[in-house]
Amino acid sequence: MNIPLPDAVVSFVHDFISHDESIKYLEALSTEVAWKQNQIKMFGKVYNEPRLTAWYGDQGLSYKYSGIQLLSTAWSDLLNELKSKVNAAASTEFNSALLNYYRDGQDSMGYHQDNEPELGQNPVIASLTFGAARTFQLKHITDKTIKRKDILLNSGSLLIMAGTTQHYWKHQIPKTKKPIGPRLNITFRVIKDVDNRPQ
Ligand SMILES: O=C(O)CCC(=O)C(=O)O
Ligand SMILES: [Mn+2]
Repeated sequence: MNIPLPDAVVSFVHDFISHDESIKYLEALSTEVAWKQNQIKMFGKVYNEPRLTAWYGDQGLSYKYSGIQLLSTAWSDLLNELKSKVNAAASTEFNSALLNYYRDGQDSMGYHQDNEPELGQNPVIASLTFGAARTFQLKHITDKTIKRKDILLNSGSLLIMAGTTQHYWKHQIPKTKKPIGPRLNITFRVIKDVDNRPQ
């Protein structure tokens, strides 16, 4: 289903993965993934990121994160399975994925654009959710008259952002006071820079 927004190409599939399969993926990925809590520097202070993350990709892919060069972890069978399904739905050959684990309603991700140079001009980003439903908020960057768009990302749903979305819109997962369980998110990406390989 297309979500009509100015200056953006966003689509949403409510039940991309079935309820039972989603439970299976949540349980399996929660334990098999080597989750890490990274630290970020903000205004000269060091903070723990308010969520756990992991980075998977084709062999040899690396990316820069807060000045450090990180190597991707090789795809597991489960993640390969999901990648094939998402590739077909998004008509894109994804070669990497950032995984996010929100332990409870206090874990979050602040407003940002997925506009790292290695993602190229108009990146296609496909975001899969398992576990607790969280609100995904999109805010137009330059036109303050455009209303914020909230999308409830339920378990098994797939959100695809493409076109100029990352130029004109920021997105976030805000904290919630609701007592909720963990949510696991996978954002599939294409890393374009072929020189982006370790020596
Ligand atoms: O958890 C989400 O749905 C959003 C994740 C996200 O925006 C990102 O990984 O860049
Ligand atoms: Mn993002």
